[in-house]
Amino acid sequence: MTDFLRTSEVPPAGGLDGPALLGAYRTMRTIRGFEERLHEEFATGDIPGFVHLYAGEEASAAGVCAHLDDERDVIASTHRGHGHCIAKNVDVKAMMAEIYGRTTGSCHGKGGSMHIADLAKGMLGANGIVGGGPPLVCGAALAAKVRGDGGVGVAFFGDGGSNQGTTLESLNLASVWRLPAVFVAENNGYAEATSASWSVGGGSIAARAAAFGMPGVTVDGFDFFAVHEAAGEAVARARHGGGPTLIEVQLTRYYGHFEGDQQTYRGGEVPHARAELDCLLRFRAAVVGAGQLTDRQLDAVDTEVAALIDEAVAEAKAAPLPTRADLETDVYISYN
Ligand SMILES: Cc1ncc(C[n+]2csc(CCOP(=O)(O)OP(=O)(O)O)c2C)c(N)n1
Ligand SMILES: [Mg+2]
Repeated sequence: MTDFLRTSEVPPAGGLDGPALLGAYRTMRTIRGFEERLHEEFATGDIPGFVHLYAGEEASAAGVCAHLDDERDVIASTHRGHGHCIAKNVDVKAMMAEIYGRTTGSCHGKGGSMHIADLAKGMLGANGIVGGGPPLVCGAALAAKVRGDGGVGVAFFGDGGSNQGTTLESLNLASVWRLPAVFVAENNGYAEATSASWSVGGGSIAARAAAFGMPGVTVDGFDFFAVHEAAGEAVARARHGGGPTLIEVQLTRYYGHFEGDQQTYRGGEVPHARAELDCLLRFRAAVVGAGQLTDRQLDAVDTEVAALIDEAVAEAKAAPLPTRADLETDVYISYN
């Protein structure tokens, strides 16, 4: 079991109003529903390619992206990107169709799970290259700085990605160029089967921030409110010219590295996290306990999300596959 897993007290409801809390819950519930359904559907053999599920990590994507807008703020994601896409408002049905490789998908079925992108939503893309996102975010953040519109770029990457040269170079570049960027290291304890407690030199990803002259903070990734608060500070600093921040979010993934992973390298952390730490359960306990939302309101979101996922899967399965002629489209794109 990774050493940072622990039981925390129920967090306060974070100063967010009812609609914002409901929106945060909807985002996390949609991610969970999407991923749990994919876990089932992948087992039927109908989904091509690799799928890496984000279930268990929802509070990170939701807590960070709650501070971003679609117009000027961008994110770059990882191979485990569905949660980031959903939190950045990418259309859930287009995502599902993309994962099924259908023409109605967000990339016309040509990208699949690891290449979902939607520039109109500021979602630069999931990424099959570990450490591929941080350099993209440096470019996007530099563009925002030149435009002067207050836009912020956020790079999500894993504990494995935190050791990539691309990530370390990006931290340095963001620092010396004082870029409006936020680096979110999602430390889920493993890079494939390699434990972060072995592979992360120095033990703390957040502590590396000091070497680059930027603030670094570690947060409990099962706690939406902790992530939301840390990300709020970081995004505000970036927006107002204060430069980049590194946030290490500590959490766990509920499924294997990829669907099909036998997970022989893991201990009992998943049942423990699901029962004691789960971000959705803790969120519900916090907001209902504080009298800000009712169980009934949250149950209604659960029902709404379940229907959306059912529709997304049914529509994806019924949608056409790309044809031979589609091979020659979307090869080059003009951004003029
Ligand atoms: C440059 C590069 N090296 C290796 C791989 C193979 N690979 C895919 S995912 C992964 C582990 C990534 O771990 P982490 O960054 O912690 O993300 P997590 O899967 O835990 O979300 C590796 C080594 C890759 N895709 N790209
Ligand atoms: Mg990892």
